[in-house]
Amino acid sequence: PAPRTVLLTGAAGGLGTLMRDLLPEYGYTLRLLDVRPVEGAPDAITADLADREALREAVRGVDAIIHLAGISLEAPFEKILTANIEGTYNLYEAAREEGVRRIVFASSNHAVGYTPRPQGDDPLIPIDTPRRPDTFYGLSKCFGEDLAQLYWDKYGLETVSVRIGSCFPEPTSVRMLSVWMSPADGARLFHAALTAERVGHTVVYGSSANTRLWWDLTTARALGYAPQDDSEVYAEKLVAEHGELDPDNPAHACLGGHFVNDPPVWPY
Ligand code: NAI
Ligand code: 15L
Repeated sequence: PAPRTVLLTGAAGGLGTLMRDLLPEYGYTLRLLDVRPVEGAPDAITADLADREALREAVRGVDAIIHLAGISLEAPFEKILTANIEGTYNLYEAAREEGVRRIVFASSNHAVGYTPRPQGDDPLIPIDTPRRPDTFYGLSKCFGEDLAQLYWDKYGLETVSVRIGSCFPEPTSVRMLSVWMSPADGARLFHAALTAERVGHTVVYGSSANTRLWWDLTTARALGYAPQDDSEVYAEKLVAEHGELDPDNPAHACLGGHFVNDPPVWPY
């Protein structure tokens, strides 16, 4: 049966807020969790991913989990270790113990962020391109993907790892013309990841059908995802403002963009 009750971790964050609005239209009942209070949702569970007891209670009885909680930019390694590495492990353990069947894991393009971006007629970046994390943050997403594979092979707990590009209401940079995922396409992709049959552990890139797309959406489409949006409608304005990407600028050369230079300064 299709999942109906879904735990959304990181519900107070940017993507969580967008998905709280969009996913109920697909018929899901969302249970919300975040370490911060979730605005307008008094029933949300306020819990840290470090709190194993709270996680176990939070996952009890849900059909699936969308795991967005964690540090979403570069940060000192110790912070990434606690929130993203140990936190994701704690959530998977809770899911295994409570018999949850499927997790949609918010991985990131930064798991492969040092991969040179395609230029000219270069082929799209395949999903099995070698991992090249651009940050401790990206490294934690590599860990999450491997953890997901382990829990599938060992315990039969399914995951779709979504290497999200940039999911914001609008693209705000020229790089984002290539990696943008509209919120509506994000909801389409999460819905496909929740409902596709037998996903095992599937890794997909998450973005819209952008004219300037850098990576291959084949594995996402195989889940039933049919993106409807294209960032190109924003291209004229963004290129006029910032110019085209400069092949000689290291921050423009790789999939991860400026993350290749970002210092670990997350304000937590
Ligand atoms: P965000 O930083 O706005 O939201 C993350 C949420 O996780 C926050 O509300 C925060 O309070 C919560 N959180 C952090 N540590 C926690 C902990 N220890 N326990 C419980 N909750 C905790 O990030 P955003 O943009 O909403 O991203 C959501 C997820 O998607 C993140 O995992 C991020 O790495 C991933 N992602 C997002 C992309 C995007 O374009 N928005 C792109 C690629 C990946
Ligand atoms: C991410 O992984 C971040 O969480 C998000 O805030 C964006 O910076 C995005 O990648 C991106 O690459 O633009």
